[in-house]
Amino acid sequence: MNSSICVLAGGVGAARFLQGLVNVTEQKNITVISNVGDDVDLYGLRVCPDIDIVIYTLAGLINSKVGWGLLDDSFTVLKALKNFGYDDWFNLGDQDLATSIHRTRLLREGVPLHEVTRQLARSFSLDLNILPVTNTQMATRIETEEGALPFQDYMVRLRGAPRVTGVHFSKIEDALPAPGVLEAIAEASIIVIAPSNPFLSIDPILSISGVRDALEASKAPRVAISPIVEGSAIKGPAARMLESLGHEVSAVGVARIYADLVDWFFLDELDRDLEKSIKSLGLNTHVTNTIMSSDSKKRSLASEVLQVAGL
Ligand code: FO1
Repeated sequence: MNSSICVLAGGVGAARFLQGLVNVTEQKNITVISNVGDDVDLYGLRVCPDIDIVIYTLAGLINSKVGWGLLDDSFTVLKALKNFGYDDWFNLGDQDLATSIHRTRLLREGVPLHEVTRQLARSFSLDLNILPVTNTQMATRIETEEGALPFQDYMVRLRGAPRVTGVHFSKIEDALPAPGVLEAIAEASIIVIAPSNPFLSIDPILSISGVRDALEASKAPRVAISPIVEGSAIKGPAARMLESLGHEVSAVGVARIYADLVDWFFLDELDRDLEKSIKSLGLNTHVTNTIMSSDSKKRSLASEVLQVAGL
């Protein structure tokens, strides 16, 4: 029986973990449940950054310097759009635009996002299953002292600088899990919460009705990988958000967030001194190198995750 690996993913850290995973198991055994709270409507197009980052990364086409967009992409259309008065702070390259043009046309013809995403993955010769957590266009909104911001305005236009006082998701109440999402969780031999931002990438997934319950009901080993090492995030605002949202800024802070959802918590060797506190939360711990600075480290992290599940 094929071991089915279900990964809750969002952002660059998740994509890097998946790069390791596809090198230690067959893609057809993997189902990625992707965050869609970062999605943005630009120039009349639906852009799905977290889905595109996973697809481009696993297709070997990602601009790995920044972790998003396509390697060697040009920005001719963006420059031309600027002449019409459009903002150009969100760097959508010409080839990247093609993905969103194609996705938007299919969506306009009534193809649901999970089917559009399946077709896109196949167009990039990927065999793994990648699902948006919901087909509903929800949106992550960032609350700051200056008021609420759309996600990409916070993340890109303002470079994640504002102090975050809250995060909420619009239209979450009518956002149902996309077809296949609850089944993927229920049938998984292992469920992995990738090293993503707990608030911006994982919470939008868990907040979709039925997802958290499905995770809690699962009998499969559930593993979370800390996105925080020595009190900092490898990339992005996760550490600052832990602080501004009142959590301990450490792997322990993240473990507390996931404590009633997972059985295992992976933390970096540099945080070995935190292991006892994380164990006291009732979690099994695994201390290893979680900083995925090379392909071999990505591979070994992924294989260690599968090992704890006995796969
Ligand atoms: N992040 C940036 O910091 N600056 C950008 O100009 C930018 C452009 C961009 C284009 C397409 C895409 O799929 C992602 C892009 N990102 C950019 C990343 C994105 O804002 C976030 O990383 C994700 O939404 C969070 O995972």
